[in-house]
Amino acid sequence: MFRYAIARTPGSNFADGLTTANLGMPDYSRALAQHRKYCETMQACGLELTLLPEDLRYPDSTFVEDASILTERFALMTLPGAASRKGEVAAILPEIEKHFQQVYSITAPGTLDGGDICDTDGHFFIGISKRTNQAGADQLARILAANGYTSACVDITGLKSILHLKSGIAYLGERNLILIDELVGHPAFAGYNILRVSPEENYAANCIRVNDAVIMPKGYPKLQASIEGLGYQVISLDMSEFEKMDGGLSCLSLRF
Ligand code: CIR
Repeated sequence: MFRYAIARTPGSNFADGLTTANLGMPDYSRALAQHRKYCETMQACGLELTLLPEDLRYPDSTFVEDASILTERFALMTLPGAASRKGEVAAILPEIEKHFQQVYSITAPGTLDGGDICDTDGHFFIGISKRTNQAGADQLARILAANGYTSACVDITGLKSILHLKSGIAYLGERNLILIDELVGHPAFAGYNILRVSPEENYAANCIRVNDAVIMPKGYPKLQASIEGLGYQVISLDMSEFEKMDGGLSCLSLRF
């Protein structure tokens, strides 16, 4: 169960962030409305939400998930792989320190984005990507092991379709793991109950389990039906403006 969430309002220069998606410019007022709805949904799921103000120094800073990894035993401040995002870590640190006594940090030459880290009940998948390098992954693996957790690396550098590991994977709990086709069959995922995403619904692979609900992007009926088929209550949210900036549902909050 999660009790808290941290999110950050998208800045008016949100469209200046990094993106590889070819979906056009995001509409700022629509992004704000979608973000508001996302925050209300977190609260409706029982979370006490801290909403940080826009930070115009960092156009991508609404994607708070990338700056920190939060577990029951510690927080870890990342070192984002993209130069324009590195300062987001110091910007959010004071908020993290309010909640956690033990706060680790990734140090250079390591780089690590939170979007590459997937917690499956204490066993963590660490994506090696354009943003997270092996040195960063090794640092995190050591910190996890020192705190009684286990981990496995998943190299996604060969996959063009996803930016972060969690763009292609989501853990729902109860051993249920959503995977895009390209990741099905990877030995790291043996032993999980796999929900395979149809390629035309790849964006929906980034879902989040928040207490009693699974939150997923709106407009992906096949995956929604599979998730509901497992007995989960699904809430779907319009994410169109964040998708234009390569962002998914998980990126918009830190949950703990
Ligand atoms: C970026 O490229 O860094 C942002 N525009 C999107 C980050 C999305 N974060 C995530 O998937 N965890």
